[in-house]
Amino acid sequence: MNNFINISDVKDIQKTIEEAIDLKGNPTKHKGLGKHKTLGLLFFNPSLRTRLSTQKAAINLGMDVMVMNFGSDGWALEFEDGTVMKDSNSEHIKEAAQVVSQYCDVIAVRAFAKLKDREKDCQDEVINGFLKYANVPIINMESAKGHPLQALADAITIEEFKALKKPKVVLSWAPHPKALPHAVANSFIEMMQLQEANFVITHPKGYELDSEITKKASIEYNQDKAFQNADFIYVKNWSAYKKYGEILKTDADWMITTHKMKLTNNAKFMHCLPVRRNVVVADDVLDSQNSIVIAQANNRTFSAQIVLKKILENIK
Ligand code: SN0
Repeated sequence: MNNFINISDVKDIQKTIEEAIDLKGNPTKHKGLGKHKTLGLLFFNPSLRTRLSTQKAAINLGMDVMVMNFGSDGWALEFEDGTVMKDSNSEHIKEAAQVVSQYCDVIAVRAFAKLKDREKDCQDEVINGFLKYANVPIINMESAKGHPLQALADAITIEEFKALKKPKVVLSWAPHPKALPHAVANSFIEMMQLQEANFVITHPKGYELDSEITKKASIEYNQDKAFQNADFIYVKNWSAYKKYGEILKTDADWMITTHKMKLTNNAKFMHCLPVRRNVVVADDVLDSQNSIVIAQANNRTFSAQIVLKKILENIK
């Protein structure tokens, strides 16, 4: 693998999921692979799971890791070509990406959507800037458009917990006090379209995601109806895509409750975390036996590890 920007960068998803599950049996089996190789983690936004699980994955492969909170500690970067840099941005991505490439063998980048200007977010200038000017492989740790490491961990989790060959998987929107990005939902949708699943998206009217991503996915505006016979309920808030970055609905009637989970086929509850208790999901659902969010977060290590392994094998 050269870079990991989208799920489409993985050649054989099914085989990759199986390889990731295999790694769990002996996580340090390939400890020699990353010897004398350095992974640089660049964060333009906060992180708990992504930061620690990606470090853990690198450690399991014998890599050294350097972490930089670019958003708070780095120079503000400029991305426009030919611009006169007399405003607040101090350093151009051209230099920054080439310089970091000299210190790191692989660079991983997190830069969320800003949710102000759709066209600008769609350009995904941070990750694409590194892709363009760095001389080493790039890994996406959530860009404006996608969070493929999360989606890979989600697919691993569904593979481990499914009782049916073709489970019903429901992606449900839920309320949130802040406007959140579309990245997690986008990548989950892309992933589910590649899986053997009866996949349904449910959200209030106005929360339709990019139709180039949802494609022909089934959208059910009645959440109760969508939940019927579901084997997995994957919950995520996102802000509106058409009315870009807007919050259209805040009332609690879309929150995931035990009453709603009772409509399902004893479904497992999933969320990428962090999750707002009693806003997105009621305590008793999150604390129930059916909640698999902790196992899901554990799989972030193995999703990162299988991606790093494939990248390292390619640069050896
Ligand atoms: C991020 C998102 O893209 O939705 C990261 C998820 C992995 N989530 C948040 O920003 C939640 C922040 C909050 O205040 O609840």
